[in-house]
Amino acid sequence: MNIYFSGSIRGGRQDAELYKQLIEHLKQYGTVLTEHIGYENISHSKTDREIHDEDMAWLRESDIVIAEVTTPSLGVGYEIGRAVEMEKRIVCLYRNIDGSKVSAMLKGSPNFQCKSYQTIEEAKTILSGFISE
Ligand code: 6IA
Repeated sequence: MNIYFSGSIRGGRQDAELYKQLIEHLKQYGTVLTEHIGYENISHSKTDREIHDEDMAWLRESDIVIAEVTTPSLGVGYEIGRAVEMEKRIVCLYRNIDGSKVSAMLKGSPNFQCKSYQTIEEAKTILSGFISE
């Protein structure tokens, strides 16, 4: 199974370590095409066009899409929209943090579920459940 993990890059890297742990958990179920989302240092060697085209190709190849949306990111929102268009199975995860708000365009979408979690263990349980559905 090919898994596309989507998480903030230019939107802010404060959750990078969390992405890494979720990606490690997902690797038991298949190939995470976007493992770099959890890297401490992301390569700057590609042009924006190359990044876009490579990511869209991976999105097309993916069987499921997992987006961590606590840190708002235009790129993550764009990927979710394109994944909906491609009729992918999608789940969005977010932490309930004071003052942080997830867009109504995600929480209100009938095309996928947005699930909140408190701990990383809870997030892993949600992901395992989604994969086994
Ligand atoms: O708007 P954002 O940058 O937060 O968008 C993040 C999303 O877009 C992620 O889910 C990625 O799939 C994709 N993305 C954005 N930038 C990159 C990238 N390098 N490499 C791969 N995927 C990306 C950016 C390097 C940058 C630090 C100069």
